[in-house]
Amino acid sequence: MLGAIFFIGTAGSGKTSLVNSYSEFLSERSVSFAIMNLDPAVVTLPYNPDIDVRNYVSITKLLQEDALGPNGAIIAAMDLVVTFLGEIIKEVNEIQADYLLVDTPGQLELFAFREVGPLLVDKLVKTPKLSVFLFDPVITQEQSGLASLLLLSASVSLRLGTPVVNVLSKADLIEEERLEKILSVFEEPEGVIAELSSKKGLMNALASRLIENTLELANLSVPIPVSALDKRGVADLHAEIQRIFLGGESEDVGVSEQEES
Ligand SMILES: Nc1nc2c(ncn2[C@@H]2O[C@H](COP(=O)(O)OP(=O)(O)O)[C@@H](O)[C@H]2O)c(=O)[nH]1
Ligand SMILES: [Mg+2]
Repeated sequence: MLGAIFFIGTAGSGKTSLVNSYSEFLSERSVSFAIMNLDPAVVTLPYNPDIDVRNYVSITKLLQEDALGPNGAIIAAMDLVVTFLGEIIKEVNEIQADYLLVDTPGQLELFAFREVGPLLVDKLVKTPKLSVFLFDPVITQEQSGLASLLLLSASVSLRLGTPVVNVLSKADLIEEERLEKILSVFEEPEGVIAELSSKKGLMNALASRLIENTLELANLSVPIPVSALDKRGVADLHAEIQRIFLGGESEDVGVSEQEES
């Protein structure tokens, strides 16, 4: 196996859709992969998982027999996964594929901020691993939202200890002008920092300082705009993943220059 890729982001940011889209992209190029679903509460999936956490923990049982509420049941389910780690690792070891795509639970904190996430990332495979962090365009609409996502991306890197590839998901929903504005925050932060600092209010001052310091401290990568819907940017994401796994060398898996542009 070349490596494992953990798709991480806030609820509804598009993790499951991107896992599906990326798996289709790999299929079309005859690159082998396996998919692991780590969301215990998901009902329907657009892909067929090779490994499914729902085979180990049952949300219905936690809700009905243990009488937990919906949040409690999901937290308990993720904490229970730790006890099945050995079996899950065994399943992963039996997989013969180049890439393992890991779809993480709806809520980011269930994975990144509880025991199970860092443990799984550490123990699951011995091959290289990385996280793909999804910036949800709905949240990046406001500079304060974008600043919060920068912090979350840095937290993911801090908690999981993997390289993080940032992506801006649902790019098909973002107008070109807004897309450029979001990317400019990463490429030339001075502009937005000056703009925010010139405005009144504590929130603007905080957002400006967070953007300035998080970008510098965590060395966050410029997000790759991707769309699970029309597949734009998926080839760029794949190229970046390969660059990290292969240590800078690019491996030709049939992605031509034309396709990438
Ligand atoms: N237009 C558009 N919608 C998307 C895209 N990716 C996800 N969505 C929608 O966003 C919602 C949440 O997506 P999902 O993949 O379930 O997010 P998750 O909770 O992070 O796994 C669903 O209604 C998807 O159809 C995309 O690239 N473009
Ligand atoms: Mg999902």
